[in-house]
Amino acid sequence: MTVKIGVIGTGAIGRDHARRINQVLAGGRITALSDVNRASAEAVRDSIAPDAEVFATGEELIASAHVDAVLVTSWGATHEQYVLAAIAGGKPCFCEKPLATTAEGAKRIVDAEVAFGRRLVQVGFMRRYDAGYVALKQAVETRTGAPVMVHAAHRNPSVPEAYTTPMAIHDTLIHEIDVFRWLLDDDYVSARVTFPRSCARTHAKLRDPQIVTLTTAKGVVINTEIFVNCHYGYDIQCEVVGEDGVARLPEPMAVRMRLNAQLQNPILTDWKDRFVASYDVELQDFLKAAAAGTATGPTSWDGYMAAVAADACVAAQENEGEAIAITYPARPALYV
Ligand code: NAI
Ligand code: ISE
Repeated sequence: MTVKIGVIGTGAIGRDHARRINQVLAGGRITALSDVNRASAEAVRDSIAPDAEVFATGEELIASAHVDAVLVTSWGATHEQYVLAAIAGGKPCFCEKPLATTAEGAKRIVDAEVAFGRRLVQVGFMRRYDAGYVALKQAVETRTGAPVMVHAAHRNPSVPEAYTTPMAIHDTLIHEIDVFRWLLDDDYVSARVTFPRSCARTHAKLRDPQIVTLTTAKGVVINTEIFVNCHYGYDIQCEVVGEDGVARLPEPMAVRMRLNAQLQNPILTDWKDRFVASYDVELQDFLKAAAAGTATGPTSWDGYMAAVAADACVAAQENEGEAIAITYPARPALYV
């Protein structure tokens, strides 16, 4: 079966996922596109998805008889309305992170999916599909002994002018918030934020860098540096310290060179390249589950848990140095 896919939001990642579905993966075809900037959807149709119809709104796209499943790749604040519409229509939906920009919004999605009674939503936490993180998880579970600490860094060379301090959490740290829950099989109990002096490349509405400390229910302390104007490259670091040893996220494969009297290792500069293989695997998984009328991988509950922790991190930014408690309701049976 070929799953007919509609894409809402045809910017950087929407276009890239459309390319994946039509040119790389098996079992799906882009039949519909929508973007508030219609010209962007038309450009994707013309370059990547010649069979696709361009719809004026996401809601019309979701309702179309030529759409079996939906990709929500618009701006974060618009995800909730489309995911809720997809659930109401009984259509599997892949939603890029964040599931919603508030915990209340993510909870409305959980409640709608639970009321529907079957999984329909996969959240785009692609790091769970990354070969490096999968190997790290295996090492943590079988070699290093019980985890005690995690040291991590999420560095972007630069971000757009509109990117502000809370976005460092909702847009950027959200990947770590999810992947550490999965990596450690644990949940968070508190968040704390410290700001070093801001770097010269930032602006008044973005304190950069920052250090977020998350503590888990099992007592693991996770320090993550977020530095989104680091200039030198796109760099994701993670080291787990266990009772018996230390495990480190592998570096992306790169050709080491001896040049100009230096030993050199190139560093990536674009997030699209860093996780290219995991985007392929997560969307192939989505297509397979969507063909069976359901969803797999990271759940709405994972999206909700991440949103609760993210809200606590933003509160911690606003109360520098204070530990902000993180609590959740019980997990519904659909997600056990
Ligand atoms: P972008 O700004 O390049 O593209 C977003 C597109 O959505 C734009 O074309 C915009 O016109 C459209 N849009 C905005 N509001 C809309 C609405 N109400 N209805 C339909 N279209 C609308 O942004 P980008 O980088 O593609 O990010 C999109 C989403 O993907 C964000 O949630 C972002 O966090 C996520 N993302 C995930 C990544 C990952 O590694 N998993 C990487 C980059 C982005
Ligand atoms: C972007 O939206 C992503 O998801 C990237 O993975 C992240 O590194 C970047 O900070 C976000 O803005």
